[in-house]
Amino acid sequence: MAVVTGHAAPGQAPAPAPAPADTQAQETIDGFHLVIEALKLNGIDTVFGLPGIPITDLTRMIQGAGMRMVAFRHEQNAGYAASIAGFLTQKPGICLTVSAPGFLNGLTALAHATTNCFPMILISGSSEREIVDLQQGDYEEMDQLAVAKPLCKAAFRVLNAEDIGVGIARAIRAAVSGRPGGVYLDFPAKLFAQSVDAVHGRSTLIKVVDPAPKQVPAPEAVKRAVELLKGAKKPLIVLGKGAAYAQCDAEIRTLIEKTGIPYLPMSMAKGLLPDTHEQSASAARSFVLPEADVVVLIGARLNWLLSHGKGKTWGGKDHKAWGGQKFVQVDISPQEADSNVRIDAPVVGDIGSCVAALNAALGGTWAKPPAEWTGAIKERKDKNVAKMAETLAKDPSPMNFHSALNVVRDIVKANPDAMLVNEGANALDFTRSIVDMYRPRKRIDVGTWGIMGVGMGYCVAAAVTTKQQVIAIEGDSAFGFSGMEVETICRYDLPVCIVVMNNNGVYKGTDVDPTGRDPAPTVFVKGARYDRIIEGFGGVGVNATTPAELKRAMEEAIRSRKPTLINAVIDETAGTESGRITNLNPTAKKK
Ligand SMILES: Cc1ncc(C[n+]2csc(CCOP(=O)(O)OP(=O)(O)O)c2C)c(N)n1
Ligand SMILES: [Mg+2]
Repeated sequence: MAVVTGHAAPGQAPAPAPAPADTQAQETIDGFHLVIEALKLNGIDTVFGLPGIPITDLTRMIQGAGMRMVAFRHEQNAGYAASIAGFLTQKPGICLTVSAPGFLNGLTALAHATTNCFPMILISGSSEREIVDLQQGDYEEMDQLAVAKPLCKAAFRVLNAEDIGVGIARAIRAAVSGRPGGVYLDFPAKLFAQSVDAVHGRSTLIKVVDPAPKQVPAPEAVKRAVELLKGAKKPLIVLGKGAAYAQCDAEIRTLIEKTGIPYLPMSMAKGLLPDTHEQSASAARSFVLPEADVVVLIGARLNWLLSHGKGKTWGGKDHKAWGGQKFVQVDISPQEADSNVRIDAPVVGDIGSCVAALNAALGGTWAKPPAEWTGAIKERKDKNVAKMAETLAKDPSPMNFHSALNVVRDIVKANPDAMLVNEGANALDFTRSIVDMYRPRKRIDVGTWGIMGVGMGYCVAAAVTTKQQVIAIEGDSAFGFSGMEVETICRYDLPVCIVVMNNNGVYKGTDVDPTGRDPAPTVFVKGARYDRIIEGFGGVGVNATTPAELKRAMEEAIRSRKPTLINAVIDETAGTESGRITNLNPTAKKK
């Protein structure tokens, strides 16, 4: 039960119901406690945030109420933590910030959540409405609701304590139903101090029933998709992070194994089936995309990450040309179909219901894809895997991405339940292709935007929500965006092992200022010792210059579960500009 609070702040509470003359002082509840009770009522047990006016007491009371209050050093990182907690748990991740600057610091993460379809609620305190609206210069004045609106799925403001229940219920529904996304909830300072009759106040709280209702696909849509698939000679399934989010892993495995169709996992769908699965076509990606005739997209959008479903990647004649594939698209949003190319068979519904319906419609016997198709894929795969094995076996000095990631690959194989956080350019692309994943939702990375800065926020959220060991493979530039949260990791004593792939810069460490005056914009201090940062907070720092040293340090981190940062010294010439997406770089094109 919430602590019973004192009386309403003068002039702020709505008029309480008149108490019978013979009762003593009426029991009241304030806005702070109504917020906490509303969150708890809806199964929310963790808040990521950063205290200050007007939410300092709220952070204390959240902790006092037995919830986990994880306090960060910068709101952006708390926001990224909330966003990925939403992805991992299917419950909205909560980020709590102060007004204007704190709110703005949380906003990138809110937009990131919306873009990636992660359920998240950014709750920010805000200043006095009547002063803000007259622009009279209040402390941290900003019309936050207006600023947040274009960046999220929904935005709400609550002015009366009796509306807190509705506000939180609406935010939860908006965040998790249909296509999930970011929601903004504006709580002006005055709201927290309002007091209402406790019984009445609690009666306004809403426990949301069925927050993400199943959306079952139309039988004719399922039939259309199955008919299309039946005629395919070179079918392919693409699994997106929407498929991972849906937590219908068994249904997806059944679809893939029953049909025998080769599949490609997008980055965060790796591990839905083990990457070592014989039907995985990852190692033959550039062969299967242009060759496939019918492609089933499951929770994967045809955005830039899939070259918009057209162009040379898909066998088209030029960068806009359709490659001739027919598409089945399984997605929760009816608006997703035809976003880039024609979708011949949209199947609209939640991924679990859709895949279950497809499985049911396949019938008892299903002819596996022609052996010419699966055989050709296997041939390409075997060749590429052998080539990769050769590269991985080399032991150059200094280490390169391959020799370092060969260690990480073995460590992840031995610890398949560990969470893998990954960001950078080369540090990202090489990890994605070299490190196999074995279980669903273990790999979390830069997502739709290829955003830098998610690293430490993701580490904290992964450790707090899953309780598993976390391994973060970070570019040295990428790490810098959230590096101060190493203190947070140490403070909460989280089992996080950070490996900074230190190649002295963004992409490479070799650029120079042509005028000779300054360091080049892409390079950092040479020979930097990131491991020493964590030592300042009581964590374990290791400088690793060989694969053997890296292996020993990672094994020890996992054994001890101590916060650890390994500075992995990588050849500064080893990377390429923008990693695998050099083609998107206008400067590089001009060269
Ligand atoms: C918020 C944000 N700012 C800037 C970028 C541009 N960017 C892409 S990758 C990258 C850093 C790459 O360097 P590093 O993390 O060291 O990886 P490396 O290629 O050196 O392994 C940057 C700055 C981005 N993606 N996101
Ligand atoms: Mg780098």
